Amino acid sequence: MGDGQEEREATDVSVSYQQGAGAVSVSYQQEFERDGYAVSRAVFGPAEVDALREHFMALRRRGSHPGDLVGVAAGSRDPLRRYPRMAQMHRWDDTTLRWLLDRRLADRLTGLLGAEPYAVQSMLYFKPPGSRGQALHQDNFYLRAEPGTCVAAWMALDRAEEDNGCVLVVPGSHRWPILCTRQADTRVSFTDVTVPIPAGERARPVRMDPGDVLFFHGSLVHGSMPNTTTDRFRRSLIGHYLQADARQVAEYYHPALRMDGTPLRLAVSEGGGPCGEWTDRDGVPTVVMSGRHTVTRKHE
Ligand SMILES: O=C(O)CCC(=O)C(=O)O
Repeated sequence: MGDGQEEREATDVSVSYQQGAGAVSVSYQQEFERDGYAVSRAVFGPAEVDALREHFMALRRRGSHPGDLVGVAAGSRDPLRRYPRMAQMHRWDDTTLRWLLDRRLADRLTGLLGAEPYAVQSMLYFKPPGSRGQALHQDNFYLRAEPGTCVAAWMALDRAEEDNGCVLVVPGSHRWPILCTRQADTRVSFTDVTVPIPAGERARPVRMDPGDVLFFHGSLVHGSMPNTTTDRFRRSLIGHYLQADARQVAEYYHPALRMDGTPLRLAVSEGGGPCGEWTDRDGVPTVVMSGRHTVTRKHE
């Protein structure tokens, strides 16, 4: 980021991790509670990551699939139309389903959340060279998991750094309520809404190697910058989960799955509701729930 401020890098926790529910290090949980995110290094090995990367590239080459949010346009000038992201592949692709419910993810999520979560979404971002990023947002604006929140497991399939558009996070923003959105700059983001962050807060890059998994809270403000390279994809496989006390989620995310793969019935969350707006109180940026949003998008 080049402004001389020290970066707070998530600690490598893979060394202290042991198999079994709840077995993540205390520092890892503390990091997640303090910052709203934590990185678990080398959760999946190089051979597994290579196989997953090839699997999804082969699927994309075959054309469109159920759940695609936009179609494949092979001749498009927009790299994201040549390689659009995939969504909800676990509903028809066994490789994705096995990854989404993988014991290594289940154990880590259980350690962070205190109980085994429910899986509700899979996504694959190809993010080829020259593609736009995704404006800052909060996932639970879309999922509307209640009570509690959703949590993402974001696994790098390529090395992810600033130049190819790694994830950006605003540490501590998971304590903010769901904020009102405003228009995003669609020259740098493929989504058209964003959330404002007050002066003094900064989105920080999370650099990751293939097989590392970033876990983050549903209220954490995050996004990504464009991939400015000419020759490096930034592929990632993403799972979204609900805390086990969730009783409802937006319609698009049904059916939720227990981590043993069995479906469970949850209620459907309604769209819209109050949202937070920043105001200045004696020089301190403070959120007041003075706004109201109407969710028109089914998904993030
Ligand atoms: O991978 C990215 O570029 C952004 C991912 C993201 O915002 C998300 O998974 O919610």
